[in-house]
Amino acid sequence: MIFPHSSFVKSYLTTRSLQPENQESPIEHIRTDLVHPSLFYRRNHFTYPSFTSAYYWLPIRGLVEKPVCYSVQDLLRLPSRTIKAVLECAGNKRSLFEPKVFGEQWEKGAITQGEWKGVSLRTLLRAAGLKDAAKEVVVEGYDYGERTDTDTVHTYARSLPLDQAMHPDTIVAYEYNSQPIPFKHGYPLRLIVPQWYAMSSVKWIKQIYVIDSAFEGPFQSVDYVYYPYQESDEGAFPVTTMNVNSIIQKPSNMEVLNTGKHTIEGIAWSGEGLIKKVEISIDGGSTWSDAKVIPAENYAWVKWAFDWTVPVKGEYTLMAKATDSGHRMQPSTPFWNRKGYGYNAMEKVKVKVE
Ligand SMILES: Nc1nc2c(c(=O)[nH]1)N[C@H]1C(S)=C(S)[C@@H](COP(=O)(O)O)O[C@H]1N2
Ligand SMILES: [Mo]
Repeated sequence: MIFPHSSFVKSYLTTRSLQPENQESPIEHIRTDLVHPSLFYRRNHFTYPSFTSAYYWLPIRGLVEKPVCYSVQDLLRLPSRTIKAVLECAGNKRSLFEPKVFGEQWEKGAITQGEWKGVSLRTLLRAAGLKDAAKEVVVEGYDYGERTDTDTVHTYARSLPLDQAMHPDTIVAYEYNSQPIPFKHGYPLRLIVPQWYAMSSVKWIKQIYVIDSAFEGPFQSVDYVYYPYQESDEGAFPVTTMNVNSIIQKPSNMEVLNTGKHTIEGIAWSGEGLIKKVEISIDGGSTWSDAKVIPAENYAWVKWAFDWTVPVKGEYTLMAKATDSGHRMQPSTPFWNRKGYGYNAMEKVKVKVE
């Protein structure tokens, strides 16, 4: 019997957990600038929320002069902004920490990039009129559930300090890559905070409210905090912008290559400023050369490439390190922290040439 077969080969997400759904992007195989929803990593704290979008309203309330409720139609009529941005989970690369830390063992694919269209959050806050006492803006999602550390039910909610909430590129998005936002990624409305780790980009927005104090929700006061020590909470500080970081997409770790010409390639990104330089080492970090970097828009990842003519057979440790316009550089040792956030040590893959 002859089975039909197709020459079309595609990649898939890698499953970390299904309840709630946490799956990573095949980032090594993504060459497009705008990642298709089917390859967009998924990171959830609870099961997916259910609500009827027919009655969907977005309230803006709290410390404002005039509370407002918007329909999605109302938002579509306001001036829009389209932003291409990297979204990276703060736990991306957590599995690389030594000593190991508990939590979802993400490899390198808790990251994606796409184009979001929406309304600046500040347009909505200005229309409502911030009161003088306003300090933070809380964005709450429709999803909720029990946390492992308490038996109380919580919704997923995060706050932004006023200056970040009023940044013109912090948007309430209604489109992803020119389509309505896919349900799993926050339909109908999702906050997008470029440059910050993605825990801030709250999906399925239920309400936005302004407060006069520091928000104490568990996704802000317990999680998404860097704890430098195993045994104490001393020196804890909040997770905010993405660290400067990179990925070697090709060759892959432990790949066997022939002698000859190879291109080492990948992406690099930063949550502060632009990527200015990506350096490559083929000798485990002793010597470095500049890769060719293709510049990209603010908030987007850059692609880089380095031509490597392999002189002799043997085993090689290839490394990449990115530097951003704020002179931040990937460190040789990661900043270990108890919950495993913000891993950005120099990228490393081993190959054998024979
Ligand atoms: N409502 C809601 N928003 C959320 C989350 C969530 O669990 N619920 N997870 C956050 C985290 S930690 C990340 S990394 C991103 C993941 O977005 P994605 O599932 O679209 O990739 O959404 C953020 N926004
Ligand atoms: Mo995350």
